[in-house]
Amino acid sequence: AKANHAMVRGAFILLEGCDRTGKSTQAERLVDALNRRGQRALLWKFPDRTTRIGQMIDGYLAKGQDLNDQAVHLLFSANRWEAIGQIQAHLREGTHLVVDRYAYSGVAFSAAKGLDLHWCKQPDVGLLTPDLTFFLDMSIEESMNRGGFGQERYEKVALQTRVREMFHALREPDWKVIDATQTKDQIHAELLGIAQATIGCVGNTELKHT
Ligand code: DGP
Ligand code: NA
Ligand code: NA
Repeated sequence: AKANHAMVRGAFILLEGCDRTGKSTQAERLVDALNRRGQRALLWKFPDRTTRIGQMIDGYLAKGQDLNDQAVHLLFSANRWEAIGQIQAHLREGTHLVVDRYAYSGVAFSAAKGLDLHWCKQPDVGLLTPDLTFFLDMSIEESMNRGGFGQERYEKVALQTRVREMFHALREPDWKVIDATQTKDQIHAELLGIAQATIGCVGNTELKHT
């Protein structure tokens, strides 16, 4: 379709946070709720392990394949870049995207591992800026108490503690920090209300890039 400046674009809604804070569950519920209200919304997940780059990431995270830290960082970023065309197309067609992790995770995890913060930010420069960022936050002790971490590479208390500190250091003034210890229904209601307000404001504004 030809670019139409009068067309209302979709909103880019991001959920960020440490592992086991309920992001994926809440992202799914938010998409379902928007769809039931007649809004076109799609769930998007990073890392997307289905692409060739994503399979390399999965080998590293889940299958014990070793890779240099900087190389892994660039793969995660490349995994976001390879999706940007599809993401932009959906947003321009008026579909809202609920995105489970994005570039803040990229920086938070790699900087928590000890990579230089400034270096970590560079590969993601130019990606789309979310219209709304939810940060689902709870202490690492609490997420441990809720069934603990799995077997993947980063699911360790010490690293997650540094990742959480890094997220707080990266936090932008417009982030919506959500108490992830609330019930699932409470969190869902909070996210849906804020998301609907943002959707009402996005209108035909231009997509922004970092
Ligand atoms: P998930 O599939 O959301 O559980 O993410 C897998 C793991 O990878 C999780 O521990 C978070 C981490 N992660 C997600 N995105 C990035 C990224 O861009 N860079 C790095 N280094 N780690 C990431
Ligand atoms: Na995980
Ligand atoms: Na998840």
